[in-house]
Amino acid sequence: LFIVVISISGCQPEKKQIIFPETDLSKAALIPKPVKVVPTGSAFGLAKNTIIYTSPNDKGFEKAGHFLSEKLKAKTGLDIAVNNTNGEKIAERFIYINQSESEDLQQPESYQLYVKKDSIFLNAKTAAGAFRGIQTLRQLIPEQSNDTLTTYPLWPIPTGKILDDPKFEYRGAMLDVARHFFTVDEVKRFMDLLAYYKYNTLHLHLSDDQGWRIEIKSWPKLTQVGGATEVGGGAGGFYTQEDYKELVDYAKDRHITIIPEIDMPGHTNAASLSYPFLNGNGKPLKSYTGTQVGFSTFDAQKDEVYTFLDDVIREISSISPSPYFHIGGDESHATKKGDYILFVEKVEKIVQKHGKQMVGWNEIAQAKIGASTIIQLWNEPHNAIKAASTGSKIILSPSEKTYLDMKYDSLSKFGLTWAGFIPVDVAYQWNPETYVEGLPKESILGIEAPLWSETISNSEEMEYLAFPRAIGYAELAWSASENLNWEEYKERLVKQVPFLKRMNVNYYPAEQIDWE
Ligand code: TNX
Repeated sequence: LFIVVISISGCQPEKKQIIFPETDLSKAALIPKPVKVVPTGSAFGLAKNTIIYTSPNDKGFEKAGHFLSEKLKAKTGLDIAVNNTNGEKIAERFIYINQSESEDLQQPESYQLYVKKDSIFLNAKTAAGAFRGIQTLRQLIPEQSNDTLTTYPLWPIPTGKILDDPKFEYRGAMLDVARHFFTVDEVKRFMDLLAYYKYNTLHLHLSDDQGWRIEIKSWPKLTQVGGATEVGGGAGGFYTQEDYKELVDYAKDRHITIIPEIDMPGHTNAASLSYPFLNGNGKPLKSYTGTQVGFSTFDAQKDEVYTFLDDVIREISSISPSPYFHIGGDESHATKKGDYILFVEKVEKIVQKHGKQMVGWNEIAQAKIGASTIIQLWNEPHNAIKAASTGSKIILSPSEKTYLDMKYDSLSKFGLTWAGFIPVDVAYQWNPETYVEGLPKESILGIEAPLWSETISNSEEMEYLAFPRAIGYAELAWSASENLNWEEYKERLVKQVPFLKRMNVNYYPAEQIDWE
């Protein structure tokens, strides 16, 4: 390793040209794998004299620049200024986050990353695209600085270009905060990890038999009574509307949309316990802290139930920027079939009245739903196919592939097994575009990995089930199927360990992977 000093003639200041050891951008352990990577063999030296500039024509770009600066600081300790206009000239080495209308940027989240020796250009149409590209850039920065090339520490980033687009517009995870409550900070932490792997959706399962987790001002007992329990008899908890807004804002800064779910007409014991007129199963109500499903139901025949739901959906929708409102609709075994269908069709109107598109688990496709309603497939392909035939988009969450709450194997400490073990390779080795026979590719909105919380109650346990599998789903949701291969992925996965360790993530060190 040696340094060559090139003196540029004229009145320009002396510019030091650093000669880097050869690099290969195509070998970078990026997850999700980008569509196209072309290496050029040299490096950009990230160092104290690097500055971030962003397009002035979009506030979101500057925000993304600050996000990058923050993450660079956390990883390298460097203080990288954003749009620092103090200096009269452009910095010697800079990162430019550029709003571009280039036709090569096919989707809102597409980005292009050009790494050259003295500059990095990140082009995107939207701030969301820039944000996805920033995650790629974060992954390219080595954990350790090189302190031998210059008198100051330098983090060499391999040069070349990356052209990238997402496969699916919907790349989600779900967290069940109803069976066990998770705090605002725990949910934020989960979002930090999801954002790094280019997830753009977090679905929050906010109510179930064991708990109601969001403040509804017009029906205060929902949280006073329904929020005070959880599986196993713990204290439960709930989000105030201010808490929820805080989560929404945090998500927004990471270009993640939070989808609220209020599960109904089944999975409603906590709601009916709070307001007994809602109950439709004719049985006496008591609080429930077990893990059975299918015993509770709202009374689909009562007008007051729909008045109540109008308030709930209105209040949540008013603090939820997501275009979607999830009504659950799963496992309503205590609801008569006719009542169930009536209920779903009535609730769809309420959701639409409040300006949202309805989402529901695959059972809701038994009702006559509109084409704008989205079906989340978990166990009934025929219902998803039926809904697709009338124009609905489908979110794929097949339980035997994507359920983060299934045990990895017989050694797993947490998790259930009803959909089988889901080892890391099984979670990764399926093709969402062809998995459901008879479901046209064009009907697939994306994929989502649900994390039900019967067996977990804090970040450590959540991470044990979610990681590393959630990293694989990120790749299945983003990367072109034809580029994916388990053997090659496994090597990139192992290289996530420094990040996971730095973030203190309690991932499951599955035996089938050689963690080094
Ligand atoms: C089924 S999947 C459920 C949840 C449980 C989960 C446990 C779905 C729509 N409903 O109520 O938590 O299994 O794995």
